Amino acid sequence: MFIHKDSKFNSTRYIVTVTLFGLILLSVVPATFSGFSINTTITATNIVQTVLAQGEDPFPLTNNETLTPAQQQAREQLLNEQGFSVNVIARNLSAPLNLLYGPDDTLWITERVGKDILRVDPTNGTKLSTMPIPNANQSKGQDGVLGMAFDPNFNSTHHIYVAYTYEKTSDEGAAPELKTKITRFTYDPTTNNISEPLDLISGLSGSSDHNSGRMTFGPDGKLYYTIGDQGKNQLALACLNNMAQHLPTVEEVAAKNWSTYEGKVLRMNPDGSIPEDNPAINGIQSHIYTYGHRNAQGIAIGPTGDIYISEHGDNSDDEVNRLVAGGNYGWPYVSGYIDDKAYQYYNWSAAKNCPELKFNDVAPAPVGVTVKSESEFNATNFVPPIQTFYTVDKGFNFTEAGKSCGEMTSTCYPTVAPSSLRLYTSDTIPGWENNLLMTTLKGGKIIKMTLDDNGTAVKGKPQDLFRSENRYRDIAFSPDGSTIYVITDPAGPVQAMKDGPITPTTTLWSPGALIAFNYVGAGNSTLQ
Ligand SMILES: [Ca+2]
Ligand SMILES: [Ca+2]
Repeated sequence: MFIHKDSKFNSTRYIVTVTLFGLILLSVVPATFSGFSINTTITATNIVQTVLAQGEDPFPLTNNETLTPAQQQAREQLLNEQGFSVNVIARNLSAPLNLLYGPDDTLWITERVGKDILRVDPTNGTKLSTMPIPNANQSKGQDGVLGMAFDPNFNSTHHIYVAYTYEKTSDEGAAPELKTKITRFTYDPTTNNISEPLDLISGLSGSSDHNSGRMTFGPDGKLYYTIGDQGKNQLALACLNNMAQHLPTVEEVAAKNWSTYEGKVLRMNPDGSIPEDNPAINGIQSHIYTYGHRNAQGIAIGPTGDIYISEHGDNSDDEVNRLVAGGNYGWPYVSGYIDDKAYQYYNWSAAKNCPELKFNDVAPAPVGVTVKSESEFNATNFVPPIQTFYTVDKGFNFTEAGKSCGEMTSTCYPTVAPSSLRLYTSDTIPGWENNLLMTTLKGGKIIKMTLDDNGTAVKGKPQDLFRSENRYRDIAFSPDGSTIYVITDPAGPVQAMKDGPITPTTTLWSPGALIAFNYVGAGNSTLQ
Protein backbone atom coordinates (compact mmCIF):
# COMPACT_ATOMS: atom_id res chain seq x y z
CA MET A 1 0.00 0.00 0.00
CA PHE A 2 1.37 3.40 -0.95
CA ILE A 3 0.31 6.29 1.21
CA HIS A 4 0.83 9.77 -0.11
CA LYS A 5 1.65 12.42 2.41
CA ASP A 6 -0.97 14.98 1.48
CA SER A 7 -3.76 12.50 1.08
CA LYS A 8 -6.74 13.08 3.30
CA PHE A 9 -8.02 10.05 5.02
CA ASN A 10 -11.43 8.82 5.92
CA SER A 11 -11.83 7.82 9.50
CA THR A 12 -12.36 4.15 8.76
CA ARG A 13 -9.24 3.67 6.74
CA TYR A 14 -6.53 3.45 9.37
CA ILE A 15 -8.09 1.72 12.27
CA VAL A 16 -5.88 -1.31 11.67
CA THR A 17 -2.56 0.34 12.36
CA VAL A 18 -2.63 1.40 15.97
CA THR A 19 -0.42 -1.14 17.65
CA LEU A 20 2.92 0.13 16.35
CA PHE A 21 3.43 2.51 19.24
CA GLY A 22 1.96 0.95 22.32
CA LEU A 23 3.61 3.73 24.20
CA ILE A 24 4.23 7.13 22.73
CA LEU A 25 7.58 8.35 23.92
CA LEU A 26 7.90 12.09 24.00
CA SER A 27 11.32 13.59 24.04
CA VAL A 28 13.03 16.94 24.50
CA VAL A 29 15.62 16.06 21.84
CA PRO A 30 15.12 17.86 18.51
CA ALA A 31 14.10 15.59 15.63
CA THR A 32 15.97 16.14 12.39
CA PHE A 33 16.25 14.45 9.06
CA SER A 34 19.30 12.68 10.39
CA GLY A 35 21.98 11.87 7.88
CA PHE A 36 20.63 14.09 5.11
CA SER A 37 21.63 17.50 3.96
CA ILE A 38 18.71 19.90 3.89
CA ASN A 39 18.59 23.67 3.92
CA THR A 40 16.62 24.09 7.10
CA THR A 41 16.89 22.06 10.26
CA ILE A 42 13.58 20.56 11.26
CA THR A 43 13.19 20.90 14.99
CA ALA A 44 10.46 19.39 17.10
CA THR A 45 9.06 21.78 19.64
CA ASN A 46 10.23 20.74 23.07
CA ILE A 47 7.64 18.56 24.69
CA VAL A 48 7.62 17.06 28.11
CA GLN A 49 9.56 13.84 28.58
CA THR A 50 6.90 11.52 29.75
CA VAL A 51 5.01 8.41 28.79
CA LEU A 52 1.43 8.41 27.60
CA ALA A 53 -0.72 5.35 27.25
CA GLN A 54 -1.80 4.42 23.75
CA GLY A 55 -4.55 6.69 22.54
CA GLU A 56 -4.24 9.00 25.54
CA ASP A 57 -4.72 12.60 24.46
CA PRO A 58 -2.59 15.17 26.27
CA PHE A 59 -4.98 17.79 24.90
CA PRO A 60 -8.00 16.88 27.02
CA LEU A 61 -11.57 18.04 26.77
CA THR A 62 -12.50 21.20 28.57
CA ASN A 63 -13.84 20.87 32.09
CA ASN A 64 -15.19 17.35 31.99
CA GLU A 65 -12.18 15.04 31.97
CA THR A 66 -9.90 14.16 34.86
CA LEU A 67 -6.30 14.66 33.83
CA THR A 68 -3.71 11.99 34.35
CA PRO A 69 -0.33 13.14 35.69
CA ALA A 70 1.15 12.69 32.18
CA GLN A 71 -1.56 14.84 30.60
CA GLN A 72 -1.05 17.51 33.21
CA GLN A 73 2.71 17.42 32.60
CA ALA A 74 2.29 17.74 28.82
CA ARG A 75 0.01 20.73 29.23
CA GLU A 76 2.36 22.43 31.66
CA GLN A 77 5.25 21.97 29.21
CA LEU A 78 3.30 23.71 26.44
CA LEU A 79 2.35 26.47 28.85
CA ASN A 80 5.82 27.08 30.19
CA GLU A 81 7.67 26.92 26.88
CA GLN A 82 5.20 28.53 24.48
CA GLY A 83 2.78 30.27 26.83
CA PHE A 84 -0.37 28.43 25.81
CA SER A 85 -2.96 26.44 27.68
CA VAL A 86 -4.69 23.89 25.49
CA ASN A 87 -8.06 22.19 25.35
CA VAL A 88 -9.90 20.10 22.81
CA ILE A 89 -13.31 21.77 22.65
CA ALA A 90 -15.03 19.51 20.09
CA ARG A 91 -14.48 15.98 18.84
CA ASN A 92 -15.90 13.61 16.22
CA LEU A 93 -15.83 16.12 13.37
CA SER A 94 -16.27 14.55 9.94
CA ALA A 95 -13.01 15.42 8.17
CA PRO A 96 -13.11 19.14 9.00
CA LEU A 97 -11.43 21.15 6.25
CA ASN A 98 -12.06 24.87 6.58
CA LEU A 99 -12.25 26.83 9.83
CA LEU A 100 -13.31 30.47 10.02
CA TYR A 101 -14.07 32.73 12.96
CA GLY A 102 -17.36 34.21 11.76
CA PRO A 103 -18.65 37.78 11.91
CA ASP A 104 -21.39 36.35 14.17
CA ASP A 105 -18.77 35.39 16.78
CA THR A 106 -19.13 31.67 16.15
CA LEU A 107 -16.74 29.22 14.52
CA TRP A 108 -17.77 27.98 11.08
CA ILE A 109 -16.33 24.62 9.99
CA THR A 110 -16.79 22.80 6.69
CA GLU A 111 -16.98 19.04 7.13
CA ARG A 112 -15.59 17.64 3.90
CA VAL A 113 -16.94 14.12 4.39
CA GLY A 114 -19.95 15.23 6.45
CA LYS A 115 -20.94 17.49 3.51
CA ASP A 116 -22.08 20.36 5.68
CA ILE A 117 -21.05 23.46 7.59
CA LEU A 118 -21.06 23.38 11.38
CA ARG A 119 -21.46 26.44 13.57
CA VAL A 120 -19.73 25.95 16.90
CA ASP A 121 -19.62 28.02 20.09
CA PRO A 122 -15.96 29.14 20.40
CA THR A 123 -16.12 29.14 24.20
CA ASN A 124 -17.20 25.55 24.82
CA GLY A 125 -17.43 23.72 21.47
CA THR A 126 -21.20 23.33 21.57
CA LYS A 127 -22.57 22.64 18.09
CA LEU A 128 -25.01 25.47 17.38
CA SER A 129 -26.23 24.36 13.95
CA THR A 130 -25.50 21.92 11.15
CA MET A 131 -26.07 23.26 7.67
CA PRO A 132 -26.04 20.57 4.94
CA ILE A 133 -24.73 21.45 1.46
CA PRO A 134 -27.33 20.04 -0.92
CA ASN A 135 -25.98 17.92 -3.78
CA ALA A 136 -22.41 17.84 -2.50
CA ASN A 137 -20.73 14.54 -3.40
CA GLN A 138 -18.11 12.69 -1.40
CA SER A 139 -16.51 9.54 -2.76
CA LYS A 140 -13.90 8.53 -0.16
CA GLY A 141 -11.17 10.54 -1.87
CA GLN A 142 -10.17 14.15 -1.23
CA ASP A 143 -13.52 15.45 -2.46
CA GLY A 144 -16.59 16.72 -0.64
CA VAL A 145 -17.29 20.12 0.89
CA LEU A 146 -14.13 22.22 0.53
CA GLY A 147 -13.43 25.87 1.28
CA MET A 148 -15.73 28.75 2.15
CA ALA A 149 -15.57 32.53 2.46
CA PHE A 150 -17.78 35.11 4.11
CA ASP A 151 -19.04 37.95 1.99
CA PRO A 152 -17.07 41.09 2.98
CA ASN A 153 -20.46 42.63 3.85
CA PHE A 154 -21.79 39.50 5.57
CA ASN A 155 -23.51 41.39 8.37
CA SER A 156 -25.88 42.98 5.86
CA THR A 157 -25.93 40.39 3.03
CA HIS A 158 -25.57 37.16 5.09
CA HIS A 159 -23.89 35.65 2.05
CA ILE A 160 -21.50 32.71 2.45
CA TYR A 161 -19.58 31.25 -0.51
CA VAL A 162 -18.88 27.51 -0.52
CA ALA A 163 -16.88 25.25 -2.86
CA TYR A 164 -17.76 21.56 -3.16
CA THR A 165 -17.63 18.62 -5.51
CA TYR A 166 -20.77 17.25 -7.13
CA GLU A 167 -21.76 14.68 -9.72
CA LYS A 168 -22.62 16.10 -13.11
CA THR A 169 -24.97 13.84 -15.02
CA SER A 170 -25.28 13.97 -18.78
CA ASP A 171 -28.36 13.47 -20.90
CA GLU A 172 -26.83 10.58 -22.79
CA GLY A 173 -26.93 8.32 -19.78
CA ALA A 174 -23.16 8.21 -19.42
CA ALA A 175 -21.57 7.77 -16.00
CA PRO A 176 -21.71 10.99 -13.98
CA GLU A 177 -18.55 13.10 -13.85
CA LEU A 178 -17.09 14.53 -10.66
CA LYS A 179 -17.03 18.33 -10.89
CA THR A 180 -16.58 21.28 -8.56
CA LYS A 181 -18.72 24.35 -8.13
CA ILE A 182 -18.79 27.46 -6.01
CA THR A 183 -22.22 28.38 -4.68
CA ARG A 184 -23.38 31.43 -2.76
CA PHE A 185 -25.81 30.68 0.06
CA THR A 186 -27.72 33.09 2.26
CA TYR A 187 -27.58 32.48 6.00
CA ASP A 188 -30.73 33.01 8.05
CA PRO A 189 -29.78 33.93 11.63
CA THR A 190 -33.29 33.13 12.88
CA THR A 191 -33.37 29.54 11.60
CA ASN A 192 -29.55 29.12 11.72
CA ASN A 193 -29.60 27.55 8.27
CA ILE A 194 -28.50 28.42 4.75
CA SER A 195 -30.74 28.65 1.68
CA GLU A 196 -31.15 30.42 -1.66
CA PRO A 197 -28.24 28.64 -3.43
CA LEU A 198 -26.86 30.59 -6.36
CA ASP A 199 -24.13 28.88 -8.40
CA LEU A 200 -21.34 31.33 -9.26
CA ILE A 201 -19.28 28.92 -11.31
CA SER A 202 -19.83 25.24 -12.00
CA GLY A 203 -18.26 22.58 -14.19
CA LEU A 204 -14.80 23.08 -12.67
CA SER A 205 -12.77 19.88 -12.51
CA GLY A 206 -13.21 17.65 -9.47
CA SER A 207 -11.05 14.74 -8.37
CA SER A 208 -10.38 12.20 -5.69
CA ASP A 209 -6.99 13.91 -5.29
CA HIS A 210 -5.53 17.47 -5.15
CA ASN A 211 -8.71 19.56 -5.32
CA SER A 212 -7.07 22.31 -3.18
CA GLY A 213 -10.34 24.22 -2.72
CA ARG A 214 -9.33 27.20 -0.56
CA MET A 215 -10.87 30.61 -1.13
CA THR A 216 -10.84 34.11 0.22
CA PHE A 217 -11.95 37.58 -0.72
CA GLY A 218 -9.09 39.90 -1.55
CA PRO A 219 -8.89 43.55 -0.46
CA ASP A 220 -10.02 44.31 -4.02
CA GLY A 221 -13.41 42.67 -3.38
CA LYS A 222 -12.66 39.78 -5.74
CA LEU A 223 -13.00 36.12 -4.81
CA TYR A 224 -9.79 34.09 -5.10
CA TYR A 225 -10.01 30.30 -5.38
CA THR A 226 -7.23 27.70 -5.48
CA ILE A 227 -7.95 24.74 -7.75
CA GLY A 228 -5.44 21.89 -7.63
CA ASP A 229 -3.88 19.85 -10.41
CA GLN A 230 -6.37 17.06 -9.57
CA GLY A 231 -3.51 14.68 -8.76
CA LYS A 232 -2.81 14.02 -12.42
CA ASN A 233 0.47 12.41 -13.53
CA GLN A 234 0.89 10.63 -10.19
CA LEU A 235 -0.31 7.54 -8.36
CA ALA A 236 -3.64 6.16 -9.62
CA LEU A 237 -4.01 9.14 -12.00
CA ALA A 238 -0.48 8.86 -13.43
CA CYS A 239 -1.70 8.39 -16.99
CA LEU A 240 -3.72 11.62 -17.07
CA ASN A 241 -2.07 14.74 -18.46
CA ASN A 242 -1.22 17.36 -15.83
CA MET A 243 -2.86 20.62 -16.95
CA ALA A 244 -1.17 23.09 -14.59
CA GLN A 245 0.72 24.73 -17.49
CA HIS A 246 -2.23 24.67 -19.91
CA LEU A 247 -4.16 27.82 -20.71
CA PRO A 248 -7.61 28.13 -22.29
CA THR A 249 -8.38 29.26 -25.81
CA VAL A 250 -10.77 32.12 -26.54
CA GLU A 251 -13.29 29.54 -27.73
CA GLU A 252 -13.03 27.53 -24.49
CA VAL A 253 -13.61 30.63 -22.37
CA ALA A 254 -16.62 31.60 -24.51
CA ALA A 255 -18.01 28.06 -24.17
CA LYS A 256 -17.43 28.07 -20.39
CA ASN A 257 -15.15 25.07 -20.80
CA TRP A 258 -13.02 25.31 -17.65
CA SER A 259 -11.02 22.11 -18.21
CA THR A 260 -7.72 24.02 -18.36
CA TYR A 261 -8.29 25.64 -14.95
CA GLU A 262 -6.59 22.72 -13.13
CA GLY A 263 -3.51 23.82 -11.16
CA LYS A 264 -4.48 27.50 -11.03
CA VAL A 265 -5.54 30.32 -8.73
CA LEU A 266 -8.79 31.80 -10.04
CA ARG A 267 -9.96 35.39 -9.51
CA MET A 268 -13.64 36.18 -10.01
CA ASN A 269 -16.26 38.80 -9.32
CA PRO A 270 -18.67 37.94 -6.49
CA ASP A 271 -21.19 36.86 -9.15
CA GLY A 272 -18.67 34.42 -10.69
CA SER A 273 -17.93 36.47 -13.80
CA ILE A 274 -14.43 37.27 -15.12
CA PRO A 275 -13.14 40.61 -13.77
CA GLU A 276 -12.29 43.17 -16.45
CA ASP A 277 -8.83 43.66 -14.96
CA ASN A 278 -7.83 39.98 -14.83
CA PRO A 279 -4.46 39.35 -16.50
CA ALA A 280 -4.43 38.49 -20.19
CA ILE A 281 -2.07 35.51 -20.18
CA ASN A 282 -0.68 34.78 -23.64
CA GLY A 283 -3.24 37.34 -24.78
CA ILE A 284 -6.26 35.52 -23.35
CA GLN A 285 -8.29 36.72 -20.40
CA SER A 286 -10.09 34.19 -18.22
CA HIS A 287 -10.66 33.53 -14.51
CA ILE A 288 -7.00 32.50 -14.26
CA TYR A 289 -4.96 34.81 -12.02
CA THR A 290 -1.85 32.61 -11.65
CA TYR A 291 -0.90 29.14 -12.91
CA GLY A 292 1.63 26.32 -12.58
CA HIS A 293 0.35 25.23 -9.14
CA ARG A 294 0.22 21.72 -7.71
CA ASN A 295 -2.05 21.60 -4.65
CA ALA A 296 -2.49 24.94 -2.89
CA GLN A 297 -4.42 24.21 0.29
CA GLY A 298 -3.65 27.55 1.92
CA ILE A 299 -4.49 31.13 0.92
CA ALA A 300 -4.00 34.26 3.01
CA ILE A 301 -4.07 38.02 2.56
CA GLY A 302 -0.82 39.54 3.80
CA PRO A 303 -0.28 42.80 5.70
CA THR A 304 0.38 44.73 2.49
CA GLY A 305 -2.70 43.31 0.75
CA ASP A 306 -0.66 40.81 -1.24
CA ILE A 307 -2.01 37.28 -1.54
CA TYR A 308 0.00 34.26 -0.37
CA ILE A 309 -0.61 30.58 -0.90
CA SER A 310 0.95 27.44 0.54
CA GLU A 311 1.38 24.46 -1.76
CA HIS A 312 2.09 20.80 -1.18
CA GLY A 313 5.33 19.82 -2.85
CA ASP A 314 5.88 16.42 -4.40
CA ASN A 315 8.71 14.66 -2.56
CA SER A 316 10.44 17.90 -1.57
CA ASP A 317 9.85 21.63 -1.84
CA ASP A 318 6.55 22.44 -0.20
CA GLU A 319 6.14 26.09 -1.16
CA VAL A 320 4.89 29.41 0.14
CA ASN A 321 4.22 31.74 -2.78
CA ARG A 322 3.36 35.41 -3.14
CA LEU A 323 0.93 35.80 -6.01
CA VAL A 324 1.68 38.11 -8.93
CA ALA A 325 -1.02 38.54 -11.59
CA GLY A 326 -0.25 36.37 -14.60
CA GLY A 327 2.61 34.62 -12.81
CA ASN A 328 3.72 31.10 -13.70
CA TYR A 329 4.69 29.14 -10.58
CA GLY A 330 6.39 26.35 -12.48
CA TRP A 331 4.58 23.11 -11.69
CA PRO A 332 4.98 20.42 -12.99
CA TYR A 333 8.23 21.50 -14.68
CA VAL A 334 9.64 23.11 -11.55
CA SER A 335 9.36 22.28 -7.86
CA GLY A 336 10.65 25.02 -5.55
CA TYR A 337 13.35 27.02 -7.30
CA ILE A 338 14.80 26.46 -10.78
CA ASP A 339 17.93 24.85 -9.38
CA ASP A 340 18.13 21.34 -10.88
CA LYS A 341 18.34 19.91 -7.38
CA ALA A 342 16.33 16.87 -6.29
CA TYR A 343 13.27 17.41 -8.53
CA GLN A 344 12.89 16.36 -12.14
CA TYR A 345 9.63 16.21 -14.09
CA TYR A 346 8.69 12.65 -15.03
CA ASN A 347 5.92 12.78 -17.61
CA TRP A 348 4.17 9.47 -17.01
CA SER A 349 1.00 10.51 -18.81
CA ALA A 350 2.79 10.96 -22.13
CA ALA A 351 4.24 7.44 -22.06
CA LYS A 352 2.53 5.27 -24.65
CA ASN A 353 2.91 2.30 -22.32
CA CYS A 354 1.71 4.24 -19.27
CA PRO A 355 -1.15 1.86 -18.30
CA GLU A 356 1.34 -1.01 -18.11
CA LEU A 357 3.83 0.88 -15.94
CA LYS A 358 3.92 0.67 -12.15
CA PHE A 359 4.00 4.20 -10.75
CA ASN A 360 6.98 4.90 -8.54
CA ASP A 361 7.85 8.40 -7.40
CA VAL A 362 11.47 7.79 -6.46
CA ALA A 363 13.11 5.27 -8.77
CA PRO A 364 14.68 6.22 -12.10
CA ALA A 365 12.01 6.72 -14.73
CA PRO A 366 11.11 3.52 -16.58
CA VAL A 367 11.49 3.26 -20.35
CA GLY A 368 8.83 5.36 -22.05
CA VAL A 369 8.62 8.08 -19.38
CA THR A 370 10.25 11.31 -20.48
CA VAL A 371 12.31 13.29 -17.97
CA LYS A 372 12.82 17.06 -17.97
CA SER A 373 15.29 19.05 -15.95
CA GLU A 374 14.10 22.29 -14.37
CA SER A 375 16.64 24.37 -16.31
CA GLU A 376 14.89 23.37 -19.55
CA PHE A 377 11.95 25.49 -18.35
CA ASN A 378 12.48 29.10 -19.36
CA ALA A 379 9.18 30.93 -18.87
CA THR A 380 9.90 34.64 -18.47
CA ASN A 381 6.94 34.98 -16.07
CA PHE A 382 8.22 32.27 -13.67
CA VAL A 383 7.79 33.28 -10.03
CA PRO A 384 9.92 31.42 -7.45
CA PRO A 385 8.56 30.64 -3.97
CA ILE A 386 9.39 32.92 -1.04
CA GLN A 387 10.01 29.85 1.16
CA THR A 388 10.35 26.11 0.69
CA PHE A 389 10.03 23.17 3.09
CA TYR A 390 12.51 21.71 2.14
CA THR A 391 14.89 21.98 -0.80
CA VAL A 392 17.30 19.05 -0.94
CA ASP A 393 20.32 18.44 -3.13
CA LYS A 394 20.49 16.67 -6.45
CA GLY A 395 21.00 13.01 -5.76
CA PHE A 396 19.09 13.05 -2.47
CA ASN A 397 18.29 9.42 -1.77
CA PHE A 398 14.52 9.33 -1.27
CA THR A 399 14.51 5.54 -1.11
CA GLU A 400 16.92 5.62 1.80
CA ALA A 401 15.05 8.52 3.44
CA GLY A 402 11.77 6.66 3.19
CA LYS A 403 13.01 3.40 4.66
CA SER A 404 12.26 4.16 8.32
CA CYS A 405 8.66 4.99 7.36
CA GLY A 406 7.94 1.51 5.97
CA GLU A 407 4.91 1.63 3.66
CA MET A 408 4.32 5.27 4.51
CA THR A 409 7.53 6.34 2.74
CA SER A 410 6.46 9.89 1.96
CA THR A 411 5.98 10.68 5.65
CA CYS A 412 9.79 10.52 5.81
CA TYR A 413 10.42 12.73 2.80
CA PRO A 414 11.65 16.32 3.22
CA THR A 415 8.20 17.94 3.19
CA VAL A 416 5.73 18.99 5.89
CA ALA A 417 2.45 18.80 3.87
CA PRO A 418 1.16 22.37 4.33
CA SER A 419 -2.62 22.36 4.71
CA SER A 420 -3.56 26.02 5.27
CA LEU A 421 -2.12 29.51 5.59
CA ARG A 422 -3.45 32.45 7.64
CA LEU A 423 -2.26 35.92 8.68
CA TYR A 424 -2.21 36.71 12.41
CA THR A 425 -3.03 40.42 12.71
CA SER A 426 -3.33 41.03 16.47
CA ASP A 427 -0.62 42.50 18.73
CA THR A 428 -1.71 40.29 21.64
CA ILE A 429 1.03 37.66 21.31
CA PRO A 430 4.48 39.28 21.31
CA GLY A 431 6.27 38.86 17.99
CA TRP A 432 3.29 37.43 16.13
CA GLU A 433 1.71 40.51 14.56
CA ASN A 434 1.51 40.23 10.74
CA ASN A 435 3.10 36.77 10.77
CA LEU A 436 1.88 33.99 8.53
CA LEU A 437 0.87 30.75 10.24
CA MET A 438 0.88 27.55 8.21
CA THR A 439 -0.66 24.32 9.45
CA THR A 440 0.97 21.04 8.48
CA LEU A 441 -0.32 17.48 8.18
CA LYS A 442 2.61 15.10 8.36
CA GLY A 443 4.82 17.64 10.17
CA GLY A 444 2.47 17.70 13.18
CA LYS A 445 3.18 21.38 13.79
CA ILE A 446 2.19 24.91 12.89
CA ILE A 447 4.90 26.99 11.28
CA LYS A 448 5.13 30.74 11.92
CA MET A 449 6.81 32.95 9.32
CA THR A 450 7.71 36.64 9.54
CA LEU A 451 7.50 38.63 6.30
CA ASP A 452 9.89 41.42 5.41
CA ASP A 453 8.58 45.00 5.16
CA ASN A 454 7.74 44.64 1.47
CA GLY A 455 6.07 41.28 1.98
CA THR A 456 8.29 39.81 -0.71
CA ALA A 457 10.37 37.44 1.44
CA VAL A 458 10.31 35.49 4.67
CA LYS A 459 12.57 37.10 7.25
CA GLY A 460 14.64 34.80 9.47
CA LYS A 461 13.96 31.19 10.22
CA PRO A 462 10.39 29.86 10.34
CA GLN A 463 9.37 28.81 13.87
CA ASP A 464 7.69 25.51 14.77
CA LEU A 465 4.76 25.64 17.20
CA PHE A 466 2.35 23.26 18.91
CA ARG A 467 4.26 20.10 17.92
CA SER A 468 2.05 17.09 18.52
CA GLU A 469 0.99 13.86 16.89
CA ASN A 470 -1.86 15.55 15.07
CA ARG A 471 -2.51 16.40 11.43
CA TYR A 472 -3.40 20.11 11.63
CA ARG A 473 -5.86 21.08 8.88
CA ASP A 474 -6.78 24.74 9.38
CA ILE A 475 -6.38 27.58 11.85
CA ALA A 476 -8.38 30.62 12.97
CA PHE A 477 -7.98 33.31 15.63
CA SER A 478 -10.29 34.91 18.14
CA PRO A 479 -10.81 38.63 17.38
CA ASP A 480 -8.65 39.64 20.34
CA GLY A 481 -5.87 37.32 19.13
CA SER A 482 -5.64 35.42 22.41
CA THR A 483 -7.02 32.08 21.23
CA ILE A 484 -5.70 30.01 18.34
CA TYR A 485 -8.30 27.55 17.05
CA VAL A 486 -7.15 24.54 15.04
CA ILE A 487 -9.00 21.67 13.39
CA THR A 488 -7.42 18.25 12.84
CA ASP A 489 -7.74 15.37 10.40
CA PRO A 490 -9.64 12.31 11.64
CA ALA A 491 -6.88 9.90 10.52
CA GLY A 492 -3.66 9.55 8.56
CA PRO A 493 0.08 9.45 9.21
CA VAL A 494 2.11 12.04 11.09
CA GLN A 495 5.78 12.05 12.06
CA ALA A 496 6.07 10.47 15.51
CA MET A 497 7.68 12.51 18.29
CA LYS A 498 10.68 10.44 19.22
CA ASP A 499 14.43 10.28 18.93
CA GLY A 500 16.29 8.85 15.95
CA PRO A 501 15.18 8.38 12.35
CA ILE A 502 11.73 9.66 11.42
CA THR A 503 8.93 7.14 11.84
CA PRO A 504 5.22 7.62 11.20
CA THR A 505 2.37 7.08 13.58
CA THR A 506 -1.33 6.90 12.78
CA THR A 507 -2.40 6.96 16.42
CA LEU A 508 -3.35 10.61 16.45
CA TRP A 509 -3.70 12.48 19.73
CA SER A 510 -6.82 14.47 18.85
CA PRO A 511 -8.39 13.06 15.66
CA GLY A 512 -11.21 15.03 14.01
CA ALA A 513 -11.07 17.68 16.70
CA LEU A 514 -11.33 21.40 17.31
CA ILE A 515 -8.46 22.47 19.58
CA ALA A 516 -8.16 25.82 21.36
CA PHE A 517 -4.69 27.09 22.26
CA ASN A 518 -5.19 29.97 24.67
CA TYR A 519 -2.32 32.42 25.10
CA VAL A 520 -1.64 33.21 28.72
CA GLY A 521 2.04 34.15 28.50
CA ALA A 522 5.17 32.02 28.64
CA GLY A 523 6.29 31.08 32.13
CA ASN A 524 2.84 31.37 33.65
CA SER A 525 2.49 28.30 35.84
CA THR A 526 -1.24 28.62 36.49
CA LEU A 527 -3.22 26.40 34.17
CA GLN A 528 -6.72 27.47 33.27
CA1 LIG B 1 6.22 26.60 -7.68
CA1 LIG C 1 13.82 22.88 -7.76
